[in-house]
Amino acid sequence: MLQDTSFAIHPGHSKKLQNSDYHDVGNVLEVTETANGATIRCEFANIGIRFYRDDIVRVVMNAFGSVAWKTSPAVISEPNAVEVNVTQTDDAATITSSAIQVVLQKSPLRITVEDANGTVIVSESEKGMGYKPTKEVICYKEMTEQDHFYGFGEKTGFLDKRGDKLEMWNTDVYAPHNPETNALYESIPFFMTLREGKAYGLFFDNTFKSTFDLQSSTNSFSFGAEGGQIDYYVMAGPQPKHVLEQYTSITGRAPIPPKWALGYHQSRYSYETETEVRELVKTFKEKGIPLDVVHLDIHYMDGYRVFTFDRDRFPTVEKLIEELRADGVRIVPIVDPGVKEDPEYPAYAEGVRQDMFCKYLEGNIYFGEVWPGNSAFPDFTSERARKWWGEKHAYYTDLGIEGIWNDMNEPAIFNETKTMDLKVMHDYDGDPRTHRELHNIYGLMMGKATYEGMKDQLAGRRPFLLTRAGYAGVQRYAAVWTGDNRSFWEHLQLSIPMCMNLGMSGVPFTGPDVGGFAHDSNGELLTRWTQVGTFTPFFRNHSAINTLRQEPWSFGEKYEAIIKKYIQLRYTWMPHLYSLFAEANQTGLPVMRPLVLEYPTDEHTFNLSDQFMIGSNVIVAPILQPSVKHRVVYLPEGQWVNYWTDEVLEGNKHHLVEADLDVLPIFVKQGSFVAHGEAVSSTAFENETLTLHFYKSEAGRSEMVLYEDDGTTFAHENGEFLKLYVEANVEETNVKVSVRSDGSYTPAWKQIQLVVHSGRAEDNITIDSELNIEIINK
Ligand code: MIG
Repeated sequence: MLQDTSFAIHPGHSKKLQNSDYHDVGNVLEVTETANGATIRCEFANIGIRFYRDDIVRVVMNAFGSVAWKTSPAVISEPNAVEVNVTQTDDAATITSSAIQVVLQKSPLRITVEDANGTVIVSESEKGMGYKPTKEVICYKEMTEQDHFYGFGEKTGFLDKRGDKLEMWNTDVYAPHNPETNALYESIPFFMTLREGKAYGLFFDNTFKSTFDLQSSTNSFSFGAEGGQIDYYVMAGPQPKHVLEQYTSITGRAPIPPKWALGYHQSRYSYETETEVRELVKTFKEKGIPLDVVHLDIHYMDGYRVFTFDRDRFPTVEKLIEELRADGVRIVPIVDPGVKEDPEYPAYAEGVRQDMFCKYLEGNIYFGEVWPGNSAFPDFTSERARKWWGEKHAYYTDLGIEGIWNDMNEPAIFNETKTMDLKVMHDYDGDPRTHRELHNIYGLMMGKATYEGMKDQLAGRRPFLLTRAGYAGVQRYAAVWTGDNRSFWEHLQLSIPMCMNLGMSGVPFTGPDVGGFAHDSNGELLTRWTQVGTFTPFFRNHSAINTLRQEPWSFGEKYEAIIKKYIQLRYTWMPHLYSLFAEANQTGLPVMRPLVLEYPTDEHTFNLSDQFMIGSNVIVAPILQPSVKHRVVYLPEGQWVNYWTDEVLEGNKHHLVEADLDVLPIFVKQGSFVAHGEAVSSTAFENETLTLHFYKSEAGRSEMVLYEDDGTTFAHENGEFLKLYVEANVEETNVKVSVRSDGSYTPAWKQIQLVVHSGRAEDNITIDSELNIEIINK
């Protein structure tokens, strides 16, 4: 109550230090070899070690019973057959695969994970791992001065999380998203550590509230949880990109989104009526501003009942959806988990009769207050309830809807704790657990129910799902937007490392509310934010009730013209972005990347939070402050080309770059390609021409893979895609380009242009391809 005054730091409030009740696991009593690893009996705990791949090992410690191998639903892969060797002496044991050696010091047990050469990947600090009588579990690891930390999902603050303490507890944080706001909507207890150019990953698969402390000590860090086991996977790297491939081999990768979901989304809390939506789309059309999606926030429903439309506000919603579709615009409605307690409302009545809602142990349904008033909450941890919920989405797909927006799925409830009573039980497919244990996966499981349900209903078309809450693995089902930010420049700044770290946590499809959700935006902020949005994987302008309108034209013509230019630029870059989404689907690498992912030995990148990369060759360095028209840009090794002017800039250097309001600084690496389409008004309208921009270097080989498919179905899974393997070889004045195609998909574009940047008049450009390609030498 008095948290917001100095009363919060009253001297009588300081708690006594609590660390004294920590016990480590004690000495090793017995090591037993098992398939894929070993089990270890210690004085005070049981430990299991199991290889999933040569380069991924799982360590489980149970201080209160035997090791439980069941994983959370984040993990979708089973251990591969790995050849494992166990050797022992009186003092130590070693469990090795071809890539990793797990070295156990026996008295007391301390675990060191090394690579095949015996170089330490990660080792326990002197405190080892253990527990507290409260059933908390903790593991302490060594940290060197060279260590930098990335990932942890959706967090505030700068890119490198060294020196931070991070809490995982899915929380609806309407305000504030401050540097010390530890828990937000998503909990992804995964990070990678970069140490002298090498990286390892660590995924702590514990669904209780967990804490990562990289703050309290300078030579060790810890991770722990309020209950459950120490249960973590070490991914051996050694490159940051390997770590992401390894982590997403365990937790899955994002499907290739429907192409329309990569277009521009317009949202508002709320577009309240059919007339308002028609008017909105008409304005986009008249102004020539591209648009793919309009989101419908909570006002579309009948009394906030999910799976209904208010027929006064949306009397002919079927027609509306059909008409919009002809203009290339889709509707994405919000769906919250809370089901209104109303015996005459079918979703509620069915849910009660069929026993779909979360209940107390004693059998009574849990009710919480949300938008519709008193509401019950489906138990998404049960397959039965997921199936039921998924099937309910036929209501939307029958109307022609192909995308859903899940909000409030932390779950957020209007009470002091902001969520469900921790004593509520979840079925967890016949292995009942408390909400305290499963809180962090509620959103993930709602996502699974929704995505899979929509996929079934859409019979071959790709669904789009946007979610606010999630856990590790959320990338398999949904795009993630970063919740209720504010129309502050600080939140524009914050959104960049936040999305980069989500990308470093296996989630490639992310973006903030462009323009800011709460508070009033303004022309300059919306313009600069839209420029960033052009390149964030998810691109949606959204704003809250009672704030100034922030559609692209809301702040006058000067801003509108620039905003339009950047929304169009999004569509120009679509073939490039789409190819990167295909890459994310194959490899787990994010679309939007911190520079450190590409340049892990360059210290200038370690905490670079105000510029980002698109794929491996494009740097975006936005302006993030008001009234500012210049900034410092760091360009790593190589030569870089200013996207707008073709000026070549030396890498390994900081540059002062000018950027008037209409300029978003973009740099392309020499010796690489960028693929462009056209500034169409929706992804529904096809490109005539594909343009491959080649940024020629002095000499050498360059390549790119352009990916294309129908953008809406799963036919690509059966080979109906097109891959263009584009390669260039430059030798003095000879520029040889070859374009080879693979796959059975016939693209919409009818011609290909090759634009050679930094070419010289005397260059002899030749193309080796079965396709007809026009050359433009710039
Ligand atoms: O507590 O549905 O983050 O995007 O507009 C507010 C109304 C509930 C929170 C979401 C926001 C959405 C709003 N919702």
